Amino acid sequence: STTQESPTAAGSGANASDAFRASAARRGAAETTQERADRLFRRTLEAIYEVIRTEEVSYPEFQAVKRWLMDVGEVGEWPLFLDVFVEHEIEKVAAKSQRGTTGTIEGPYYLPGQQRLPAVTTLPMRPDEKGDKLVFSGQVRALDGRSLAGAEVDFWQADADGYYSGFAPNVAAGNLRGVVVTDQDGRFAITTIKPAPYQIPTDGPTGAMIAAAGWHPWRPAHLHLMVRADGHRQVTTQLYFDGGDWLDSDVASATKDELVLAPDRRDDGSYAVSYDFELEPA
Ligand code: MBD
Ligand code: FE
Repeated sequence: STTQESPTAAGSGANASDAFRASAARRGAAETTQERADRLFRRTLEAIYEVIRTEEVSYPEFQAVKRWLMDVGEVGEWPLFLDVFVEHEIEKVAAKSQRGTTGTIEGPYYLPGQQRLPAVTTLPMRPDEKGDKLVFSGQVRALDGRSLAGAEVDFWQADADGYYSGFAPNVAAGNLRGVVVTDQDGRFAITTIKPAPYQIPTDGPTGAMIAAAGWHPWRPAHLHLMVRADGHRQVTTQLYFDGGDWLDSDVASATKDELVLAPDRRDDGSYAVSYDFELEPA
């Protein structure tokens, strides 16, 4: 439902692969012993053998999968595929040892080093940015209730067509991204636009798999955030919109009830909503 050229799988996939490689240092290396590597690789292979045996997977099916795996790599869709279909389970494991604000997956479209913005701010956007105005405000606090001044709300979202800057053509670098710094009371108020649902590129191997299985390629409209403050554990999360399409069937399985916003609609047609964040000690 858009006239804008959609980002091709090769375009957004390659960009997401580059972004992931560039962020390797930030994430740090996994320290995995030989014992654990043996266990994880063996159990993963055993899970695959189990499917092959019980489903009696054929040679043509095996060769089709081989070609598909090669395609995913060539187009650069591994970050997209893994964040859509695997990251939610990794995040659930991480969440077991996390208190404070509920997290969810980061996804493939975070870019570090965006513009730092004051507590009350408008995100960088085009003069004719499409979409309903949204004022997203809140407070960052520690678990004990202390407000956290100078905390960072690192924010990114798709535009009203569902496209992310840095990954889609025709969207300026830095559009609808920014690092908002909280005021002396830990508060912030971000003026932006309501994003649209996001569609997995349909012209790449991930889209082909989804179509082959008869699934749909949609994520509900969402805002992405990382919230961090000195001495506290960073939280990565997303916020969704009550009543929005695909909320109950997110292709990335990353919605959680406590992350659904119900913005108020004002007389001028704009929306306003407040959400507070609580960070646990590091
Ligand atoms: C997205 O916008 C996203 O947030 C995730 C998790 C996967 C694909 C696209
Ligand atoms: Fe997203």
